[in-house]
Amino acid sequence: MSLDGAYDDDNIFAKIIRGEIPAAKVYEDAHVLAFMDVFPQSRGHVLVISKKSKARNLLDVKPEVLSHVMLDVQKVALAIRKALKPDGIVLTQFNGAPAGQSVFHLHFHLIPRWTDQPLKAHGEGGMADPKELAALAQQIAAEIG
Ligand code: DGP
Repeated sequence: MSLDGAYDDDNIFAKIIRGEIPAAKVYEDAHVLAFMDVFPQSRGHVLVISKKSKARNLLDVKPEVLSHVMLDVQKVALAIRKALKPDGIVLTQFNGAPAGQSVFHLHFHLIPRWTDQPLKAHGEGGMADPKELAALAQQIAAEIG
């Protein structure tokens, strides 16, 4: 999908928000849902998605919605730092299929990095063990301030 197009109510993240598909949840409030990426680029890769907005990407989202989402992105990043003690955290966000976006519901990737561990390619990490994701989600959730 290019930058133009309609929001699809049946995209995978909309289904996760509605509880139709399971996810290893890290944090939830009125504005966002944060959960483990099932194709992680590193251990502890978390997705933060807007819960209310039907924005497909950064260009669609209303500024007042985005401001709430970004505050929660920081909240989750701080929890990742406390829980997993990475050497760095990458924040990524893709707009349109040519840019690498595959799920067209606004979301941010928080990807912990360790100096001695290479980063897996976006979308090419392979599927993680659900038990491992649940344990990581619990570990990060415990540090949400
Ligand atoms: P993007 O390519 O930026 O649209 O990122 C979509 C991410 O979503 C990608 O890293 C893989 C992840 N993903 C795809 N399907 C699912 C799913 O069913 N559950 C979870 N937790 N993550 C998913």
